[in-house]
Amino acid sequence: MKLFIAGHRGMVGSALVRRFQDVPGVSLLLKTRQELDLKNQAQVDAFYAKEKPDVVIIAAAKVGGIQANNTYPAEFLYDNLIVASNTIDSAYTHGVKHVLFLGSSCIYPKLAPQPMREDCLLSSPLELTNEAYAIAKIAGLKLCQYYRKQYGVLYHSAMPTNLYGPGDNYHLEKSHVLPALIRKFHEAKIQGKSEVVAWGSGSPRREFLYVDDLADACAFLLKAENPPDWINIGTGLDVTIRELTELVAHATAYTGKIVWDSTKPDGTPRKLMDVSRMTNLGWKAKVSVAEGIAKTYASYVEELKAGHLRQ
Ligand code: GFB
Repeated sequence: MKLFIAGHRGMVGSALVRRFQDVPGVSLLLKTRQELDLKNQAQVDAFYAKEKPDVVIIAAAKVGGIQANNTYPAEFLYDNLIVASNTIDSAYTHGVKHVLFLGSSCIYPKLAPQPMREDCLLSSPLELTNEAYAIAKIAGLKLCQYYRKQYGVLYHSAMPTNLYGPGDNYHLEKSHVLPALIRKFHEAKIQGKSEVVAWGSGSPRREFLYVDDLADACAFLLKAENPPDWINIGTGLDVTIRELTELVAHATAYTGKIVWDSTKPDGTPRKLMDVSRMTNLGWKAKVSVAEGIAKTYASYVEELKAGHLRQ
């Protein structure tokens, strides 16, 4: 089976490579951005025509935290829309029978009933700070659903909750909360700073999934007989951002004060997936948030030492 992982250099793509690289009978097709520009339809088309993958997982995306999403909405919408369109349509044109598209829990409405079931999609308005990204991901999910419906190909999607793990982006302004806190606490500890600034009120609730758990869920879904058009991937457990800061402070051995910057947005008040569909199919996340933070902090220190921290 020739498996093309689109976006294999990113945090999710790297976890997929780790998950699939030793699976007997699977040969990985990987292209860097320099070798294949997924925003260029002609290049994507030529790639599929030449390589003829059997299965495609679309993990390529422009991603970022609340501030990046809020500041660059044009890029978040355009880049994600065109990558989804190119990779999905060319797959169909060149006879790919199986595509798994990855989205995000932010596709669901801002005030969706919690935990969020798959059927709350498009039932009320989106969270404004990530509307652009969410619309692109909803379009990708719908493309897969409609290609499956109209052409009979097995194109389906998985919607992971907030992800973290090795290879994350540690940019102080553009990253997600968990890597940002790891970096802030680590640097404060090393520099002997007495306080760290966290954003918002600390009251929003978020669910965090270790990225290797997501890769395992993808492997599970590729084998499922008749997977749903889209399915939630999460742990089913959430924490407040305040609790998260305490967990990260503990893991990094930071003992100073935490100060809250109320000029920064909170975003959606709560984002917790209903994971009963995956549970009923027989899959569950394995890594607890405390264990995952410890592993991620260890990989942050390694990536920093090796000089290849993404930021
Ligand atoms: O992870 P995050 O940036 O994104 O922020 P979302 C989650 C919460 O953590 C927000 C707070 O309430 C932030 O205000 N927070 C506290 C911080 N300190 C920090 C910090 O230092 N950095 C950051 N970034 N946040 C994103 C979406 O939403 O989630 C994307 O914008 C995507 O589209 C992603 O879906 C999974 O969870 O609010």
